[in-house]
Amino acid sequence: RNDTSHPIENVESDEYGLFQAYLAGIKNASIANPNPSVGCVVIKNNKIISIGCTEKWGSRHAERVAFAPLSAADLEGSRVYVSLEPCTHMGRQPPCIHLFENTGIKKVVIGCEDPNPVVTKNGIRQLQNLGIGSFNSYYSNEIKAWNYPFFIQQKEKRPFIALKWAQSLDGCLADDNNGWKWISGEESRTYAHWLRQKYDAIMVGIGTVLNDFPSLDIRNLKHPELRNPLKIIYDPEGKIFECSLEQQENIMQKTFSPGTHKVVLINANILNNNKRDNSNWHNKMYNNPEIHFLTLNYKEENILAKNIFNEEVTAQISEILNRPLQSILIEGGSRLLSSFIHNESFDVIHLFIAPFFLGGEKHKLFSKEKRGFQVYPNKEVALEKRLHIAVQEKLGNDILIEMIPK
Ligand code: AOF
Ligand code: ZN
Repeated sequence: RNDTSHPIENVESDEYGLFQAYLAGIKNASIANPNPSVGCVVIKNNKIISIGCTEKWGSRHAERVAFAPLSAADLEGSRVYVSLEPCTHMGRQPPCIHLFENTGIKKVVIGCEDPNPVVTKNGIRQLQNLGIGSFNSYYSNEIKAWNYPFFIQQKEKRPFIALKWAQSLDGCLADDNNGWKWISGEESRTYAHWLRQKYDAIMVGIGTVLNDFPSLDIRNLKHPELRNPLKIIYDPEGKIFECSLEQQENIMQKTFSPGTHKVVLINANILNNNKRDNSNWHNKMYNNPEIHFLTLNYKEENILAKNIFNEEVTAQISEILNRPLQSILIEGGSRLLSSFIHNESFDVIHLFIAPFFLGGEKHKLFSKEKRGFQVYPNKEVALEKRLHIAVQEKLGNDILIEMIPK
């Protein structure tokens, strides 16, 4: 995905400069969030003299990084390309717009508007007032795609939701006896771990926890700056309170492995119905500062048909995370995935298909046991909702397809 070849060789063109800024912004895509990962390139005498990318959240923005090694004489007469409109507000960092004042910079070209309402259009307007700014949308789709959760959060005030699963050719996400753990191969699973670190949280249903005890971490990736996502377990009926001794041990060791925060989402009714008692197991969970129980305030027990991540729940989880909950990767099981598809509550699907037939009924999407979640009532609607294929790739012996709603 880091294709640096580009047909535009004309270093004088804005398209070239913006392409370089877009590429520079990709560099910190995994560590800048919840900030957008922005790229800034300074060109002088048709040579790139400095490149910057947004640092870790709270640290410097791309423009400051790119300008840091340059003298006033370097900036004089240069052209600057930034993938996102420079900020104009005081946040964790001072406004970048001031960096452009009284510099003698010849021109500044911006690749994309900042969707943050306190900045939108202000950055471009202020650059225009300085007589040096312009906007050019050559790569705006690519820039948005790399910062998609940031755009969704700023514009729609909700977290970005991704669905991920692996299936056999006959559509089974697991075998009926829960005896077979892996559908996809090694390469797919490494990619799946890489995907996890891109998201703030991973969510699975309690059924998956009780059957598989997933670790939900990024153990295959050895990189000091990458972080484990928050683990969210969706358990509206409070089944976690009733599991066997063996399940308790496995959950504690694997799914609740120490060092990261975990959130269990349950229905408020369940707690009121006294599922919580003073047994060892309950106390062990409640006394663990890394485990948080959040309640969903819906009346009925099966609340899968609603959007769980309303403003209140999102705010509560953000507090636990200590930063905004901007993106969630939903990994299964088939019932939880079916409900998000049923509700059309997703922004991307990462699908792995392994070319063999597994046979079975229980773990297919929309199977009868999924309490009647359907996709669409008729063919016309179904076709209208056809997804757009953004990525297709062979990973080992599997196929990866990544799709987005049109
Ligand atoms: C830029 N350059 O590289 C980035 C920008 O809390 P702060 O100060 O870090 O500000 C965060 C906001 O700044 C973020 O919501 C977005 O509007 C903008 N991001 N702006 O000029 C950058 N990452
Ligand atoms: Zn800034």
